[in-house]
Amino acid sequence: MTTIPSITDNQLPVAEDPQLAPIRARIEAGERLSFEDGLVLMQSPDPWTVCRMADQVRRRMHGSTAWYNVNKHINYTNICALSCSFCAFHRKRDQDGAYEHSLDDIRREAMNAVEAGATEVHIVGGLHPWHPFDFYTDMMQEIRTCAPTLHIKAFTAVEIVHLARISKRGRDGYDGILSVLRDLKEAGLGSLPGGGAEVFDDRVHDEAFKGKIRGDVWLDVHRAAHELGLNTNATMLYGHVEKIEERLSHMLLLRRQQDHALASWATAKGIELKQDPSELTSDAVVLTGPSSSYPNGRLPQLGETSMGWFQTIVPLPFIPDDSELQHLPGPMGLENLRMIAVMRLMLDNIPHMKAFWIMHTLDMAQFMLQNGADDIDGTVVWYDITKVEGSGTHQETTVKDLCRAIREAGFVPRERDTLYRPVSRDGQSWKLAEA
Ligand code: V47
Repeated sequence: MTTIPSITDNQLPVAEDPQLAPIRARIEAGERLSFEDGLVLMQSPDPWTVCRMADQVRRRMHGSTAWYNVNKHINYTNICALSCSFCAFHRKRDQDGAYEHSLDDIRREAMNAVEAGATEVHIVGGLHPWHPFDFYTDMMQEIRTCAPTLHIKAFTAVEIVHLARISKRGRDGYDGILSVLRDLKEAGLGSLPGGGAEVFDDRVHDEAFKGKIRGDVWLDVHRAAHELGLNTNATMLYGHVEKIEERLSHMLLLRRQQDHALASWATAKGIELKQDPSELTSDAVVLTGPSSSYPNGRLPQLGETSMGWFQTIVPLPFIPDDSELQHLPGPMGLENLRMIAVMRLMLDNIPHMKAFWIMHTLDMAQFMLQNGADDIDGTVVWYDITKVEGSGTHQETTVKDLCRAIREAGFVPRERDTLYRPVSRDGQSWKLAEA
């Protein structure tokens, strides 16, 4: 279990940690930060300067805009072949509380989402032992038919690998993954959520989610999605058995993969690709620099490249309740703020940073908007993976409250679709707005 060093009893908060000065200079110049810089950011006794630097970068990238969406999460089953020790969601089929929704149930949920004005359904579930592959393509087709305006963001990487296995396209092989994703895309899949990445480290894997795919396979699934032109999100589930170094390695692996995803876009936009030997990659694309570095546009837009990319990073704080790891305390507010800030600074090539209000609370998400985040997710409605005490599975907020939270934090709320295109709305009906 990692403990983040904090201000000790007899020490007043320092005005500014001198170790942060060279990092500040690199951020001012729009230069990439190193693993060692990350260690300093994670351990500095001056988290507020770290947060201020992340805010500077966030404002360069997104100005005063803060994004939200109108969405609905659907969990088609909690029955799962795996039993990850951090997870309180999974059940075995004969266990109390196990459920599996039929395609009819899912269709009804999708139509309810449309009636409520949603632009997106976010669909994930356990690794169901008996559903055939057709169940998943039928699910996409049913939703596309009954709710054609909904964007379908669905299936974490481990679910995709499970589908490659049950459809006998090979175990973890890249071609099998590519072929499953192609079929799902054809049936209506629009993007992949970021879940299931946890921490890309074999030691952490074996201790907290043995049996699940390892980091290299998670990255392969997202690489395959990008190759097919699908955008995806990424997560890091932190605050359980991992060390600070392992969190940073996770970030750098995501950053390296994103360099490759964005390389063709950057070349087309005339953005200089820097050689960065410490990263073992030749195509470093930094999106967080001063505005003068991006005369042709800072962030990738749809249609500018045939590749997809990681559009959003979603830091997930470990919530111990009811899991096998519930003896661990889980991270607290200041650590969560710092993680948002550090990830904004280190993941310089991922355009958006989401403070998922369900896991952080809407109150904390407000602070996170001031410390690196530019998005707080959406109305959600139903969330079963983690629960806040007393709230049960129905975890919903209104557009009014999302906008109030954003305004109170000093930002301008803007509704988006899944792919970060601005939405304009008249009640339940909506259309894509002019950017
Ligand atoms: O895959 C499971 C994690 C993920 C716990 O892409 C836990 O826009 C904390 O990925 N404590 C699901 N985390 C959530 C997720 C997500 C949420 C919102 C938006 C997006 C997006 C993605 O939650 C799981 C797993 O990594 N998780 N158990 C837990 N006890």
